[in-house]
Amino acid sequence: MQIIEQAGRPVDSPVWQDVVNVLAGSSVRVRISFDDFTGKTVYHCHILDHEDSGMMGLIEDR
Ligand SMILES: [Cu+2]
Repeated sequence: MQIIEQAGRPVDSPVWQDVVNVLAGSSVRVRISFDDFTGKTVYHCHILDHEDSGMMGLIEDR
């Protein structure tokens, strides 16, 4: 994915990365390429309590 916006501000030069640290109360907007992939994949928080509370979801590319 590429982080294209952090805390409401556009990122000047997005780079490809697998994880991003999102500070409490903040947000990020990401761009994901599905050119070479179809099917389902998950996104989730690495803090297990958060993940169990709903910070996990499915993305399906058809
Ligand atoms: Cu979290």
